[in-house]
Amino acid sequence: MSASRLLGEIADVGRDPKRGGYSRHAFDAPEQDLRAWFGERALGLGLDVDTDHNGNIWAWWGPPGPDAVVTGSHLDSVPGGGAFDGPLGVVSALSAVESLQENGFRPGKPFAVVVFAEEEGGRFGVPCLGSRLLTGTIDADKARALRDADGVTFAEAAAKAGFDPARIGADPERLGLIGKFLELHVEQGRGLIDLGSPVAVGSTVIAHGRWRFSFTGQGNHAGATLLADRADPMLPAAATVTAVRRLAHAVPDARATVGRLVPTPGGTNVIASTVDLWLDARVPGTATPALVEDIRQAAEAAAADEGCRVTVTRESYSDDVVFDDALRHDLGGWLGAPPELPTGAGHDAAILAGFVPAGMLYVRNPTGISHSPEEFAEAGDVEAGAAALATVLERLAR
Ligand code: HGY
Ligand code: MN
Ligand code: MN
Repeated sequence: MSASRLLGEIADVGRDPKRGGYSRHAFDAPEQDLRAWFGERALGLGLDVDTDHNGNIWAWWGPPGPDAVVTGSHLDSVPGGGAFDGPLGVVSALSAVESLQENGFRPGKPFAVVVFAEEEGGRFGVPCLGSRLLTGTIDADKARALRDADGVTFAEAAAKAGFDPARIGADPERLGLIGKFLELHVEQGRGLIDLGSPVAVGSTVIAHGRWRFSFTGQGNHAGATLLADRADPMLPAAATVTAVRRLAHAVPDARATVGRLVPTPGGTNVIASTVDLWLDARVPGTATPALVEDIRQAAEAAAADEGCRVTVTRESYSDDVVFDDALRHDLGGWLGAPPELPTGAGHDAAILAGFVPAGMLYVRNPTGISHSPEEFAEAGDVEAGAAALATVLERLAR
């Protein structure tokens, strides 16, 4: 089945009527539906499906074994996300397997399609949680204790989804099976729009991290509290949001975002007692921590001006990643030297790149917009991506 038709099969799963786009988060109902859909489709291709103790799904074409060629991506989304970020890599992998099978190809080495859990961190706040757990790049106890917006821990959600929380954690045996990992993904910026190519090869992923800023003041009545008597955490929070943009502008190629800000209790006629905001900061090279420190100092000064306090907690951080040189060279050679693209978006492939030769293929997104309902890929480019993936998987798995 074509990748476009497979995407069509899940087009109504997890639509978000309030935000637009899709909201599919770790172990919630839409994501569980997508897990079931993937299992059915993989079984239909004769793949053996099993889910590891971190919630990552592995569909093996033949028996598991060492030096495996592994491809895949994720099915979860950001809140109100697009239709392609994640699922495109999964449907392209399924479609590539089917076309290789139809052409009589059989892998000469172990081969798996994988779906990683909670890549967006949309529920528990840490991106690439499934691949970080697989590789042991997040402490298992920290992961188990991660909480969603309702206070449910990852351990509780995993248990409810049928996993044993005690087994959550590094999986060196399974990681050790991977010989090479390849992820196809929709391009999430304007990189491929002006290059006249439907597909690109990934080169680097810039450093990126997430920090939680918690501002504490004095909750109070909006009408009975004079301005002079206030300690309103919304003020330093607002000052921090504008400081993020001002300070990031001073750092070459920096991207810094506050996309999530939560006042408590959140009443219209209530001075908040606390305000939490999350900073997503990304700078190529090693400059991210310094930028965040400047932002932290600005937040502290703004908090002091308003008689409030602020605490800053790093929730995740990944250094710059350069994908495997030899693999990148091979991918380019096998695909007729398409463009090579750096990206500011994080991916499971970038987590795995610290442990196995990993690479990425990108598919053109004519809107250049992602993490939004406007994310898009033309059907012709979707098929070109799946065909390119089949071409390189056949070479890798000979
Ligand atoms: O946030 C990211 O860069 C990715 O989409 N998880
Ligand atoms: Mn994403
Ligand atoms: Mn993604």
